[in-house]
Amino acid sequence: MVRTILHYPDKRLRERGKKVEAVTDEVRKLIDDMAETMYAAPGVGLAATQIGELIQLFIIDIADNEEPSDLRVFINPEILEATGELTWQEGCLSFPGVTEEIDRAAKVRVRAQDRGGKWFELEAEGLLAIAIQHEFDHLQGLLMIDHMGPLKKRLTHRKMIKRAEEQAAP
Ligand code: GNR
Ligand code: NI
Repeated sequence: MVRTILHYPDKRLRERGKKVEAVTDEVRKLIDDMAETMYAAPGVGLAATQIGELIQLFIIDIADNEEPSDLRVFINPEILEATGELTWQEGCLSFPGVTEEIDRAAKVRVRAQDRGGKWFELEAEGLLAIAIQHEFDHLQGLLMIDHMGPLKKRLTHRKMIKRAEEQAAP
């Protein structure tokens, strides 16, 4: 089932995801919904907090359109190491119409559980490293706007407020 993606300034986007105590069928069903929602959007990643499920879970698929899908599931993720610097033009499904260059680490080593509950470690760079940091932020209630300079932050805030107002009273 495709879920509704929350848009900034929805307060739920500021909440922290709770630890997933057990990777149950219920969690796997949520993962299926998230994948459907992400592919429909379309997006390269989605955090559970973006659909109002306040748990430590995100998914990523950075495969190109011509490539077969490559869904990666991260449950209870921990970033073990972040090195280097990389600036990337980012977008976010919770900020429709907004793109901005954001500074991040170039490489990350992450530890998480997969959809079977098994722990794995992964070293990532490029878009995958960017997406992992972006989604990890979501689980802490952090958003791309928090990485912007004061001017762009204000502009983005205003743009999103205006958009929300227009949608409330079209
Ligand atoms: O679809 C998305 N694209 C994207 C592009 C550059 C950096 C990060 C992202 S993540 C975003 C989907 C999203 O909002 N995930 O939380
Ligand atoms: Ni996002």
